[in-house]
Amino acid sequence: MSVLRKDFLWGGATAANQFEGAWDVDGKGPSVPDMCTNGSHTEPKWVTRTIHPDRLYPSHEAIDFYHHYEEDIALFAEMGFKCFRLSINWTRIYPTGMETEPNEKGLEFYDKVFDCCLKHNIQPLVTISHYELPYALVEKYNGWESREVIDCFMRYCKTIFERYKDKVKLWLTFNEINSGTMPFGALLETGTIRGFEGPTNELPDKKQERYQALHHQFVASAMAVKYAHENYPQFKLGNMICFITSYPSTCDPDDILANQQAMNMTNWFCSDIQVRGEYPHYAKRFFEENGVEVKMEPGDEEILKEGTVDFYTFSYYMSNCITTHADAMQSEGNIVAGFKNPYLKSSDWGWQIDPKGLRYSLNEIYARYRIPMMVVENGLGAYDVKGHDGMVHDGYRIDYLRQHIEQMIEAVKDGVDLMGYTPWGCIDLVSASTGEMAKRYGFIYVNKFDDGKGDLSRERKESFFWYKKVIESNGDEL
Ligand code: BGP
Repeated sequence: MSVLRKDFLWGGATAANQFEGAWDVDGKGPSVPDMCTNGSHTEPKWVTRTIHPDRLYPSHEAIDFYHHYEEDIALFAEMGFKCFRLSINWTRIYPTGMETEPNEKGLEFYDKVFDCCLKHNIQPLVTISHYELPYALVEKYNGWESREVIDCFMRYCKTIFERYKDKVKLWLTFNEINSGTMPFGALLETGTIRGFEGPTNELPDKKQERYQALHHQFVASAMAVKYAHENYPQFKLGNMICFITSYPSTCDPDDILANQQAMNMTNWFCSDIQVRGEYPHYAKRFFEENGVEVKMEPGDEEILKEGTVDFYTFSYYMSNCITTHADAMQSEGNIVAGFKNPYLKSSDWGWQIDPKGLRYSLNEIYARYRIPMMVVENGLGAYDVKGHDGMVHDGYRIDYLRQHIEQMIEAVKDGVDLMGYTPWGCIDLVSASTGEMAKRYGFIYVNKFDDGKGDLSRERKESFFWYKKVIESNGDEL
């Protein structure tokens, strides 16, 4: 008998910029990812201030969900999805972020997508901002560093809330908002990259700008939540954290403290504000020691208190170790690197695979906040090769997902309140960190390659049939 809720939200997750393509179609403006070239595990992608005709920008076509949405959603329905996490691309609705009237063509596209989901009994879970800041706001305001962007964001939120109020009930404000605490987050999350052109591993670490930008995002998130609660009581709004559990490498008390500090500023800082409604005690000292001064306006503290989220969501791919010992081996990671854990194996991209860390994280998060949770990203980015029969036999992906679902179920047995699970990149799409197609996560293979070629046809992988059974049995058959 399944221990998961009867209405458990099984599904998959995507982001507009990583799979829609049609980057300049029907009035859409460029967002930050549209200015990013492709890269690889070893070659960093570039962000450019104008489009260079001799370079490849993978978001421009991506997997062209824009013209394949009916076929793709039908495939999700075939797997039995109850929920589909996707983002609205801000620049389809407001091409520069600064218009006063929305772009009707952009709105119509999401009408069609949501209608198609609902026709298949799939509930959309919408990320309002998934690394998709209008690029015009970067050049004009240095992204979220400027308070002006809050108004642009609220105009966008009000438009989409009203337009889709009968189609969408579940919303997330900012994807992986805590990536803004890390240097790479200047590109993805805060957009504090005005004037920068170059490889993304050379982004300068400007903490002051990022934390000020984050403050504006916290205020914007809280304003959106408050506005939705007041006007659309049927909505539920969540936050979204890139949760990278870390462990102290040794029992040296210095390692324990270093890990506690890393956990605080990497994983807890943003959600403490979004769930509890105020800056946590430990932030003050961190700001002092790092020369950060966050400028707040009168009324900000009240807004943060009034706009706390209804549920907590997070991505979970890996864990890390933290140590003060100089001889430790460095590891790789999605947006933050740490140290190697000798008990864990890594993916082809060096991310340390740790299913039990998911059980641990779910318990830690629930103990802290006591609100419903959802795992809205998880999965294995891998090189897929077709077998003799033409199918991708991705047993490695099935193993990864199975082990994580098992631990999720253990956590539910431990007593946590879990609403659902939407593994990342349910259909192959462009990687966020490296801009590759070769790093695949999907249950559905897409014939699209790193050189930009491929006929975009879709094929079911072995994991497609496996996941269908998992959903059918509500997690009993793994
Ligand atoms: C998360 C992002 C996603 C996604 C995923 C996998 O950080 O929210 O957008 O892409 O990680 O990362 P990558 O694509 O770099 O493998």
